[in-house]
Amino acid sequence: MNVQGSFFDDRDAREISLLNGELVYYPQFFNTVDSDDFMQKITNTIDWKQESMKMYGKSVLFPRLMAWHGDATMSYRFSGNTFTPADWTPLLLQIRDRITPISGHSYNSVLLNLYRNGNDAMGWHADDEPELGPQPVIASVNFGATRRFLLRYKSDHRQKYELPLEHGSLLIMKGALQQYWEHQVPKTTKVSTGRINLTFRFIHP
Ligand SMILES: O=C(O)CCC(=O)C(=O)O
Ligand SMILES: [Mn+2]
Repeated sequence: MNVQGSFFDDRDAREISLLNGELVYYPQFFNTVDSDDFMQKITNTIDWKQESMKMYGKSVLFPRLMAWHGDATMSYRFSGNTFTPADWTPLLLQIRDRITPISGHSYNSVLLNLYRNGNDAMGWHADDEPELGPQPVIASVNFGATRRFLLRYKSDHRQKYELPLEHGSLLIMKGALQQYWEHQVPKTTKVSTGRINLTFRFIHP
């Protein structure tokens, strides 16, 4: 496996250099008090929807709830669906403003996923839509149950990497990661509680 892990002191950030892709992981980016509060508020105040996708000509429900917020008047395609964003909420802006200086990038939208329990999941994909640009920097924030985040190299599935995404953590995906790697959050029988993931993205108009 082509992985070099290096550790440095900056808020316990862990830099993970993969072949043709980079991750930076901050395990406790938000403290437990804030994370508990954010988890509860986001779960209860977001207008969650179970969207459907077309698969082999049939309409299939996504195994999780989703929402999308961001700057007005842009649309975004994901798994064959076109989404229009709801307005930023004060809390989403607060979270965005905490991660912007750390990631060194600005974000004009956030995709939210609610995994109600271990039965909810996200399949293999890359966030490589053209509107994200060639080397998107995507900031992924996690609250609630720890779930496994798996990566595999697109052209050689034997190359893989895995990390558990913990309550209050921030994961930055950057470099050529989306071009060369896919990621997923698999189902698990070990988790019975909810998890929220927010991916902050910059969509080119
Ligand atoms: O839930 C996660 O950690 C992954 C979310 C993700 O990959 C996405 O929203 O594109
Ligand atoms: Mn993704």
